[in-house]
Amino acid sequence: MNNLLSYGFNDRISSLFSFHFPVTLSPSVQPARVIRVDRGRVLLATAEGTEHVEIQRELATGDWVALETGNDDGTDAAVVGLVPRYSTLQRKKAFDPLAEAQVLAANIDLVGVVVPIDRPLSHNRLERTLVAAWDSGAVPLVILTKADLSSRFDDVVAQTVDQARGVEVFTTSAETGDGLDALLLRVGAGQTVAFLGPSGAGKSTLINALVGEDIQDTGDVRAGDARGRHTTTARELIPLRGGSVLMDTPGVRGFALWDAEAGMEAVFGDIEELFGQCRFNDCGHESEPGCAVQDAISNGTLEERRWNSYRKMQRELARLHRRQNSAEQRKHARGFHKMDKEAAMAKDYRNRFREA
Ligand SMILES: Nc1nc2c(ncn2[C@@H]2O[C@H](COP(=O)(O)OP(=O)(O)O)[C@@H](O)[C@H]2O)c(=O)[nH]1
Ligand SMILES: [Mg+2]
Ligand SMILES: [Zn+2]
Repeated sequence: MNNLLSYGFNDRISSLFSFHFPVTLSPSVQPARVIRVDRGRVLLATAEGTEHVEIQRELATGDWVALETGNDDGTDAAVVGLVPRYSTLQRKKAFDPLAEAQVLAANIDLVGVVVPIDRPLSHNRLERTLVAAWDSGAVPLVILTKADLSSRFDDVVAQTVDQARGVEVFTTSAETGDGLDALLLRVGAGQTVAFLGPSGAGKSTLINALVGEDIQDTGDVRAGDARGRHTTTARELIPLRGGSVLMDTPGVRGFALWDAEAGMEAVFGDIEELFGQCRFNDCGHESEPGCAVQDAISNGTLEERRWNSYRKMQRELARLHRRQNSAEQRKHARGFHKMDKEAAMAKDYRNRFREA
């Protein structure tokens, strides 16, 4: 079990696993975790080490699965079950007419929203990322990076704390090591944290500093230097000595929202509360008399930028829902049942397992 402990196996997973795969029903399966997803196969952490296993169905980095181990007679190890995800970091797939979700990570406990301190704070990006982070079911943290670089340090920190609206803010420098211990203490053993932020924000450098080794390819590695070195460019779980697990998310540029109602409420709950105070209950919050939103903007309690950002994201979600509806209708027309993809997958795995 030792190796699984370093990949985040904890009481919660232990209970979930023995509930879904009771030893009486399935004595020959073991828990394993998806470290990385490759085309058609996954790299799994098992009790003994790591192994590549072919998969029939889509899995995500961070998934906990039931693994039927291979035999001496040559049968391959196989994933026969999926432990239901307790958190899912997802976004809408880009350019996808079917409006489907891309799962970036499963079963993460914390989302580290990485914000570089050496450029002006992008308020809208921070808001959007916090919405997605809250919506995943994990707890967001804001991690300011490159604290050694900025002369505008206090400015950016203050603005970030203000915009983060109660979310914890950590300030770090991979260069000097400042703030790394505090961050590690917060993440803790048996917890998985996914770092989310724009390219160049310092995610990989932060991971290297936390691991104490250059395992991630960073922005300042020139092409020639990277050769022959073990560098990871994919979304991959990285175990730390203290028992925490890290995950980088390289190449996640835009973050198109996916069914983010819960996240919207967490980030913009104060705005949604105002709606109940407008004079008309069908208020469009534009120029109606007695509009609580417009009042709050004019008396300075609501920032106009935040209001615009909220409305932009709401429009995006409305567009998504229209697309989902028509995609759903198309599926119905083709005879599919409406079923949550993830639930369908879990069910399918269970059924296959029962038949086996
Ligand atoms: N001075 C300083 N530079 C940093 C720090 N963290 C990252 N950088 C630099 O910022 C650039 C982008 O970092 P990288 O980790 O590749 O960003 P990523 O795209 O988010 O993974 C690189 O040139 C790093 O050397 C830091 O704490 N201090
Ligand atoms: Mg990187
Ligand atoms: Zn109104």
